[in-house]
Amino acid sequence: VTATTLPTVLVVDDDRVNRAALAELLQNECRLILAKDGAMALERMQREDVSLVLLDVSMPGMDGYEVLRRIKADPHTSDTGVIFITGQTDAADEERGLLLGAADYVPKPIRPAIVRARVQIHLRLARQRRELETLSQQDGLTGLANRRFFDEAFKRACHHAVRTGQPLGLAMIDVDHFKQYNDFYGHGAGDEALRQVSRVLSGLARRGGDVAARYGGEEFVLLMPEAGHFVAILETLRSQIMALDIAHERSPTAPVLTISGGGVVARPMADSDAIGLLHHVDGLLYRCKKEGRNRVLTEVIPAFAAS
Ligand code: GH3
Ligand code: MG
Ligand code: MG
Repeated sequence: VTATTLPTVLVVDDDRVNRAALAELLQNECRLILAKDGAMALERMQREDVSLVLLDVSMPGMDGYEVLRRIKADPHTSDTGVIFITGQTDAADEERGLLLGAADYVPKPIRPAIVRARVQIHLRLARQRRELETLSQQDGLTGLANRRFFDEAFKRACHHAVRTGQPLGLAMIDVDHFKQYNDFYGHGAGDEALRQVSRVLSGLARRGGDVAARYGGEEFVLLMPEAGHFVAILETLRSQIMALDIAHERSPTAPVLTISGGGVVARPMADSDAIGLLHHVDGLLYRCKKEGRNRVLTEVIPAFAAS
């Protein structure tokens, strides 16, 4: 296990001796952040990717219950597991913590082996939650984002574009004559070709906010919230796919595998124009297919409003 893959655990306790004891106990399981009060803990959680919080209940100022309430109220931190560590071993206190959303409850004085074991359990749960989330956003064949992830990202990008007045880039891409490719070279070769196309796409979707996704079958979408150079990027995409040099003997278009694509650089006028934009690029893609394939057609639409 390297330092970068170690999960981060936040220890919150007003007592320096307690903090040091927990830190020593857990130093080999995780990267540790220590906070001496609730305000500091909440602030660190905004900036760091925390997997688990060990939270003292009685602290001067904001107590542990209030810290937990705020962690759960913030969507950015609400999924993070919290273990209460407390000297109040009253059943009512324990119930209160669990009802507020604590994942577990550990009494003081702590028993080191028990605390370490519980931390390990909750770190494993946190990792599994994260893996599931990644899987639910990914396409299994290509590793690209899946349609569900794209739909959400596109909704957000449209909302952002409407608010800021900045245009976004959106393209729909479809592999040409892919049915013949499968029929002639086999489904396994077809899968491998889709993986190669995907690698080119993700190589072009490099900036933060860019999304390359598999929309379904042999159709892909490319979303760029910052649309500068989008027209050139789509042309690069088309030529890079040809340069993969994947032989396609049955294609009437070219001796190698090609794609067609419809794209827009557009500023949507309302959030509800998102669907219209998708239809519009789909229409451009259809035109490329009719006009001979192996081409991209991109329109610049300063103010797009679905009619
Ligand atoms: P066009 O140039 O008009 O796009 O023709 P096309 O043959 O590419 O389009 P069509 O929609 O008729 O066929 C798409 C083919 O893509 C059919 C299907 O078998 C294949 N396909 C879809 N998903 C997968 C996949 O995951 N793996 C493989 N190997 N083939 C797939
Ligand atoms: Mg096709
Ligand atoms: Mg298709």
